[in-house]
Amino acid sequence: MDIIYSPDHQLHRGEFEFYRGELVPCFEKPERADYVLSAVTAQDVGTVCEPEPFPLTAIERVHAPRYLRFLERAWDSWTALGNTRDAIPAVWPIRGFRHDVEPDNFIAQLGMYSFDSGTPFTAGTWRAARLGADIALTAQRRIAQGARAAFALSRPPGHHAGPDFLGGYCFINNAAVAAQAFIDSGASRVAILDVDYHHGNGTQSIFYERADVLFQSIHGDPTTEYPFYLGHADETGASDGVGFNQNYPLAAGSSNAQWFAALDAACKRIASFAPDALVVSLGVDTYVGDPISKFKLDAPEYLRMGSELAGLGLPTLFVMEGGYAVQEIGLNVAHVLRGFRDLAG
Ligand code: SP5
Ligand code: ZN
Repeated sequence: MDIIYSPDHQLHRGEFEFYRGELVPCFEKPERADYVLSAVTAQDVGTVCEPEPFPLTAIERVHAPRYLRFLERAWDSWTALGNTRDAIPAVWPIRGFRHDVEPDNFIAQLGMYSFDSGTPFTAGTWRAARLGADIALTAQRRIAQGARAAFALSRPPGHHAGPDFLGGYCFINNAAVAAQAFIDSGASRVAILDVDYHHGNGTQSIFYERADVLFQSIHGDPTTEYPFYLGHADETGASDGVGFNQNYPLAAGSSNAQWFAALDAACKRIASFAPDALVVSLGVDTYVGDPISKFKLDAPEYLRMGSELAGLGLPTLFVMEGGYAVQEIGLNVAHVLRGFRDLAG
């Protein structure tokens, strides 16, 4: 399968994130993608290719133009205030504040478009995030042209980014951009399966009222796990989208048997939806050794995940999301892709 990758992901290199009253080194670091690239190359999973450029309009299909303009200008606005470190928000418009008036003050804008203080905006963030969308769109094009599968090896990740907000290390929702591109190139229905440890709140928000994009997410129960405020089992869609969103929250510490029972339920729902394509938000922070997560998957489970996904028999686009056991994530991703390939051929 084609693996779409660019070394320019390194343009996004956050220094610190806020955690428990302290600035701690970012978990989401450039080395992550380097380890994934070397593992998928060593394991001979596919051919590494450069992304093609796509117009901003492809990204505007799922993100508000006002939000994208903000991202594009953010670093210049921040440095114009005399700042040299990464930009991290410190004020947020929660319930009762206005969201319809964009403030002129950059700090106020940053808070309006963010939902946490763990997602620093750096000098190269916009270029890397934009390139991440090009990577997902290039992979999508390969599949639209007939490939059985492709892997978008992008960073920063995307699944926490919503129509007009960033957070959870995410700025542009690469999986959502790719799913929308399938619809725009003629697909009637697309399914997104999110296997990252954290609920894909951004993806859910983007497609919550739509019946043409099915969203399934298996994740740590938001009553205790990030992103906390979305991802419960009773969120099943709204308006035209009622019945086209399913969450499978699992308690922190859940067994692999519980995890695969949820995967089985999600795969059955996907099969009954009969999509033209499947997008997998592939986070491997479900790994037993992940420093910020609490599931227990390991090599045999990643191989099994890949083969169960291949069993759906769908054109499949894998998009890189989380995973913070930096050295091990490469092998974990390679195992999913190998498990897929060994069954899909
Ligand atoms: C894409 C993705 O996986 N985003 C996850 C964002 C999680 N951000 C919150 C991290 C909280 C850090 N907790 C550290 C626990 C150390 N014991
Ligand atoms: Zn995650």
